[in-house]
Amino acid sequence: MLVVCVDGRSERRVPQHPEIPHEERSHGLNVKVKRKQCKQQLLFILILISLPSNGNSLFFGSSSSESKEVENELIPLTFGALFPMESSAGGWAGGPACLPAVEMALEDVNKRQDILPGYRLQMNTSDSKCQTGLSIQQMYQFIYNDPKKLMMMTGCSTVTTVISEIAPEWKLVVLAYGASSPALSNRERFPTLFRTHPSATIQNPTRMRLFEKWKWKKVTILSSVEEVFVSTAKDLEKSCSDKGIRVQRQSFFGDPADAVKTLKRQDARIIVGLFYEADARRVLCQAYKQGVYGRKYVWFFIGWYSNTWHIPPFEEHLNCTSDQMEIAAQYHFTTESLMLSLDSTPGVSGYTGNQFKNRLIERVDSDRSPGEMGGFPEAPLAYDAVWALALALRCTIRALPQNVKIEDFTYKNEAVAGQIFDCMKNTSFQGVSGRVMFSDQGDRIVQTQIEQMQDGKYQLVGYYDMTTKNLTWMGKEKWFGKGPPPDSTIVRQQILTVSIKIYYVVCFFSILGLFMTIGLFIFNRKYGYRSVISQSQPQCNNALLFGSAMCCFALFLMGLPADGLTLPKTIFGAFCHIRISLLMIGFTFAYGSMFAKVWIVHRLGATESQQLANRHKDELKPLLSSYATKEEASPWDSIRTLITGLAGNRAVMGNALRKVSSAAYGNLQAKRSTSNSSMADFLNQPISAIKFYLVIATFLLLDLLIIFFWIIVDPLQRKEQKYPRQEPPPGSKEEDTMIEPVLELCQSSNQEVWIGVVLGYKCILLVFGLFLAYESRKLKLRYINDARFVGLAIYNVAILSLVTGPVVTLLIRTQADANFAFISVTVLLCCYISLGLIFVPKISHIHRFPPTADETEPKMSNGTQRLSTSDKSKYDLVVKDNESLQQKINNTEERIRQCRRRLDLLTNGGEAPSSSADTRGGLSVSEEHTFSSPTTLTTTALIELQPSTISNNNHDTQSTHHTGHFINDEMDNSDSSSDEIFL
Ligand code: ABU
Repeated sequence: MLVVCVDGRSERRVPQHPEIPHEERSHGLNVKVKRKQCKQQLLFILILISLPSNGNSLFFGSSSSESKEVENELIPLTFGALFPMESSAGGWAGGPACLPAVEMALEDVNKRQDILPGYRLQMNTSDSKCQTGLSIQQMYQFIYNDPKKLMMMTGCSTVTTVISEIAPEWKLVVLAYGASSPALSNRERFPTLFRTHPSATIQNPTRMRLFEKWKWKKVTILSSVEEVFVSTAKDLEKSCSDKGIRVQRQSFFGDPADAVKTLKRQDARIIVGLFYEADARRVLCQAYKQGVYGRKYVWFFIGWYSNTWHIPPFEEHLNCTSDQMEIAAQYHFTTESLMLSLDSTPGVSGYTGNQFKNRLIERVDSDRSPGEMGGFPEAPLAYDAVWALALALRCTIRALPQNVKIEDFTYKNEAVAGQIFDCMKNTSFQGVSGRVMFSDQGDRIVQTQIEQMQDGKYQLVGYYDMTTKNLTWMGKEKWFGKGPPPDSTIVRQQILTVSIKIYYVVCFFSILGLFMTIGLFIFNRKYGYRSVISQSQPQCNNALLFGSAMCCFALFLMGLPADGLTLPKTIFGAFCHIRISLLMIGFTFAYGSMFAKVWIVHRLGATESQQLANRHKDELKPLLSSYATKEEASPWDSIRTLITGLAGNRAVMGNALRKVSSAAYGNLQAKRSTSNSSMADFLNQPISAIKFYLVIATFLLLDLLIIFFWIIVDPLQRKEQKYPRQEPPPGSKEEDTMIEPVLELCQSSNQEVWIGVVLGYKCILLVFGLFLAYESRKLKLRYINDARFVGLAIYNVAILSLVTGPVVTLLIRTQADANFAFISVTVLLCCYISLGLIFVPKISHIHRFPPTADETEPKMSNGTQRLSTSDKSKYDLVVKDNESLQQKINNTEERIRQCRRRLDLLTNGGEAPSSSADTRGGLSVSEEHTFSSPTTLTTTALIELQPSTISNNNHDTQSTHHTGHFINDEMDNSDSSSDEIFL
């Protein structure tokens, strides 16, 4: 051993040992002692040199302050101790302060005669560098080299973990002075471990208290992958989630650049860093580089780093300067267990915490401030660890039977080992770090101190006592801004509403629509006596007006919430149902009334065709077969037949037969007069309003059923749809704030199902309505005089609705303005166009044509009271029927007269009539002027089929002439109806 006094200071060199690598040996050169101790130590080391080597010294050497003579009389009790003197791999380098503390404790113990009388406590030491592999190797060297070690003492958590896992193999108790890993509190895994260092989890309640104090609800934990930090992070995460604090966790191994980047991306603001000191520097450098520091961020680091840990050492080659590191470290907080007793009563060693601290400061190098020395905060724990060990050995010596000596301990001796374990477990004394005693798990409960770095120096800002939950706050903390920053970017939700301008424009047109419906209702009532109104099913038109008004009213609600017009969240669900129901029912009344008209017109047309066909079934038979073979059914025919089948079974036959009847026209014309006459009568029958009401009521019932089950089974609820956050508008004073657009939607759990049901049902109605309107486009009924306009209105509504429905429900559901505008334009167009098509011609007609005598006659000619509209209609019909019958009688009489004349001629031996063609022609002429027109529908079919029928059947020229004449006549008749309105 060599002791060199350089420049007035002493430097102790450790004994050279052939088994220790050079790096370890050279470490001893760095261990300095105080100048004033130089002489004393020189003397002490000279004594040691003069002692024969007993192999006790592994690295730092055996420590003893007794004289050779005294030592020879004392029995040495040796323990092995590992000190992390440096941390090239990034662990905790607490050796520089802890080793002197342990040495001091050894001196103090050995000085006292009452602690281990007759024994001398000594230790073998090694520099573990806080590396697991190296520490295992050193452990083997301890074991396989004399003297026998009674116990092991360890420093950092990683080393303690491996040593205390293998130590039971040699019946060794392990005492850790610098291991904080919560994972070590596990008796099954570490059966012989005790530690004077509190578990790192003890700081988590303090951190939680601070989160609470500053009302942070979101924190991020950044930890390296060592078990000590992972288990601390897990414990903190659990504590946070118990308190409703949101936690994000990031871990890294080696370079923390990506982890810090992720923190930034995740908008982490309150960051708890759990890693060793070297990693902390790397993290801080990355935080600086990526701007994760300053006003918006608060970092929490571990408190047991040296005071100047943030200054990058040259050998670490950090890509940050000291200034940059200091900027990044500004105002971070640290939490650490209080490891120095503040008690003024001396403990078992005879020293108070403060006295110990002063002695240690005197003992270690005065060039470096104690705060800069690794392990300085833990030094009291190391000092107390030696005392705990010594007291446990004393207890063991006393407890062992007379014939069993502690110095006879072998690595297989369970009796001694068991006794040491029991004694250690029951240790209890007042140390310089506070009361030292071990729980079943071996944990210590101590106070925590909170410090903040202010301009490169740590400032004590508070204490926390987790047993009393008392936070002592000094109010010395500083912030970049006015106070603690928020735990994340302040997100201000902005409800996406309909633009108020669009809303007002739509409201204007809706109000206009409402006034229009009221005006038209009054008009309908006022001119109900005019045939143009009375023969247009005014009740049905009133339903159209009512439905249109409802749809217009629904638009007021559809546009909410609009800018400045919000809705309470509590009523949002009910509100959703109200506006959808209003629109559905409004549609049912408006569209249903028009649908009812085309439906009934179509049915009447179909019935007429069927009756026509029935009457001439016999005549059709031969033609039916030839027609069937010649006309190929197109796909459209098939579809039409199918849809018609839905409209009514009778119509199927009628529709099919209609074509046939057209094909058979040539044969039928001689007979048609009778049929046409009765058909006209049939089509001109007044139609009961009940029929229309029934159709509307059926649709309404379906609507109500859907709405009812929707509300009961899966009611609509307010759902927020959030959009990517945006910066506040330029010039906004909101700092650190982002705008989050939120759209309020009406949503059921099975939204798609309900949309499918409603849209499906309405779509079927629309498509069916389109079909019926098309089919009945030329059929004119006296008592539904506006059927053609209704058809046009249906085309319009159907096309608009079929486009709008899917667009608003599927494509632009989430675009408030577009959605509302689309719906509004559709609803308003449907209402305006339908009302216009149905009422404008009526208004125009009434405006242009004054009422006829019948319409204005207040009383009947015989002086009776004026008839009601429906009675008058019936009256008109009866008059017409009467005329028709009278005509028939006249015709029949005429024919009787002709027959009689012929009979007379035959009876009198005269010539027979010239030809059958003449007779047929005579009949035709007569009949043409006798019967009212067939329906346009029939006529259309006849026009379509006539040429082919003619050519196929080889009709003669006369037949062709008749046909053409008939068609013209037919068209004339149809156009001559005074009850119908034409554009
Ligand atoms: N206070 C130092 C803790 C070191 C460690 O647990 O590894």
